[in-house]
Amino acid sequence: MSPLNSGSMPVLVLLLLFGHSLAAPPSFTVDYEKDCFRKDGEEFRYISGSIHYSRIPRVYWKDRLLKMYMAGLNAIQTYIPWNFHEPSPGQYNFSGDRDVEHFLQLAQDIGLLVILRPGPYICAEWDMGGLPAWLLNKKHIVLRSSDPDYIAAVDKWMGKLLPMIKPHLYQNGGPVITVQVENEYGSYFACDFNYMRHLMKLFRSYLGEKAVLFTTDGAGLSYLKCGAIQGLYSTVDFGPGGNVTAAFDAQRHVEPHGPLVNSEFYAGWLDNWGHHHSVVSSAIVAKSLNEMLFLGANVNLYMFIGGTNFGYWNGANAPYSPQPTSYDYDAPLTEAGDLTEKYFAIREVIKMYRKVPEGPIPPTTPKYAYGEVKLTKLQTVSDALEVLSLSGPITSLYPQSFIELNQDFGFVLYRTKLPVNCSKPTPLSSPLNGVHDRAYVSVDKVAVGILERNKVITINVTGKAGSQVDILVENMGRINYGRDINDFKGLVSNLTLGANLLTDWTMYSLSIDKAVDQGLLRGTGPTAADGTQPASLSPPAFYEGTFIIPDGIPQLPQDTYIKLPNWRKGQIWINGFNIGRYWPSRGPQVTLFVPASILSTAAPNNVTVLELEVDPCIPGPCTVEFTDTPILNATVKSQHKQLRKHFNRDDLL
Ligand code: 6DJ
Repeated sequence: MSPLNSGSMPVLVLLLLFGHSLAAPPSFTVDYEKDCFRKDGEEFRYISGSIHYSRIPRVYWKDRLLKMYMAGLNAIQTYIPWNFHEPSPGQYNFSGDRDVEHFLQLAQDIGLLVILRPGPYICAEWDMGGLPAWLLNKKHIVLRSSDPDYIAAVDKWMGKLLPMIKPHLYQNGGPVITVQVENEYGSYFACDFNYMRHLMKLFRSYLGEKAVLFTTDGAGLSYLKCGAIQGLYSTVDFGPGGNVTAAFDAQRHVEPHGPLVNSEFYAGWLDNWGHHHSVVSSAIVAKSLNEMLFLGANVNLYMFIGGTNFGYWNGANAPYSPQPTSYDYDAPLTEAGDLTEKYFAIREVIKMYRKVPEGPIPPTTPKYAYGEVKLTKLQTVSDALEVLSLSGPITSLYPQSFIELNQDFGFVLYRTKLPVNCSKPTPLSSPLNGVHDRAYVSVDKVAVGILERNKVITINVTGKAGSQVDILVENMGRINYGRDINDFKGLVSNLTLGANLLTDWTMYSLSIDKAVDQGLLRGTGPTAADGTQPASLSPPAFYEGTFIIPDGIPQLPQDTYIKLPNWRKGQIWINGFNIGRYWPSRGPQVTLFVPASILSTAAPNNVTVLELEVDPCIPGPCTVEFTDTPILNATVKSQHKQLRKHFNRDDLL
């Protein structure tokens, strides 16, 4: 019974007197009559931008959010990558850079609402689309479906995550206005409505009846067919340059009433190694944004700031084509959070529709060129197994995959012997294209070649019977989109040598990050080959050096970029923090972003590099360089795609 009907005079009087303090609780709803969202009963439209906390160091969250707020956005959108928080079954990490609750709180403090996308699958050019690799322990698991093994893991994860999220919902006093269930499910082959219904019930049971739950799919009926489901509000995603009305017509087909929503309006686009850097023009972004806002649509700009795939977090497209370390995305804020001309173009458009906050926009953070740092060679990977392989080797007749070896990311060393004399060059092959993803092969410690998934499945080797064959296999990032997301790593099928099958493997799972962090790698002194001709190939090895932040310059340390001119491909750590992969010989990314937060003024800064292909110290100079200017668009030799003005969805099909 309502207090007004109770006939109780004191309550009525109280209500009249203190009506304001008895205001209705916060609410966020879909209005199917007026085709809009309602916030606290008022018509509401969001203009939002994507930011992934997992791609930005925690100390910079506030700066980036503030810049987004100052652009005129009233909301942000973020994913919660499952594999970022549950590294092994039942072990959770929500601290430091993984403290998603702190991120939500910061957004709210700044005055931004939040559109939350907890997956379980997120795509996002993130390893395996955010699904933990350990799901592949069940070899035949059907991911993103009603497969009982998959559902059991999802239920457990959501049972942990969603109760944490609940207090942050708008109706509970938090910033989260809407929550997405799954992601572009209509693009996935499984088309399992029972799975989607299961997720819907799961989300409802933890978040309550009032939470606004939604789905996102490509703006075409073929995508919406398996993505839209009764009970979840259907939204679409599409980029600039196309027909906005036609795109929203697709949404209207499944959602005849309610707000128009473009959940991912592509203000930029992703990169892949060996392709040109993607560029999307500001003019075209501004034009389409204006068209959508004019229609009264809700828009989320994907990405507003892309950030960095630190460590091993990048994903890959299929056929196998991994994404680089930078997730700059040609977004309005650069990878390093810098303001761009696109930022201001977007702000101008937003200004036509809502008042943008006044006051100073946080400036672009200064960068510093610390200059060249000389490195010296440490051990090769093969010589450092004692400190790299803490669990010791495992032997088996046929090679085992990373997952079988209990290794999710990084590198595994596979060792066997040449079964026969190969006095003439003999083909070492992966007939089933089972090198996932790149293998650095040496015979008796001499580098002989590189096998690469989909690209190089045979190399020639020579050597005597019994010679030691070391194959360091690199996981370059799991496929994050399409039917091939069950992306097993390592040697996932047998290798042959001429007519022989290679057997009797000794396999070393490598804990390289731990060894680097704990300073366990040792120097070998000057190499015998110093001063000789540059070798075209060299066995994978570690290199190390230090640099000091100069005294007397105020506001140091500052952000910087590391550049490796004579180096080919590998991984970099600074003070034990895994900066990511470098591969300037493939491009388009040449420099890697180094946030100031990992640098020290109190002690020399350690730079450790694992170079996989060459020895840059022969003949030298064996240096890396810290510069103040990023290079993400170095021309690549490949004939792949031409520079795009705007992306085409078919690019990834
Ligand atoms: O939701 C996806 C994003 O996380 C949508 N999308 C973006 C991000 O991955 S590629 C870039 C993509 N979807 C694939 C669509 C291809 C038809």
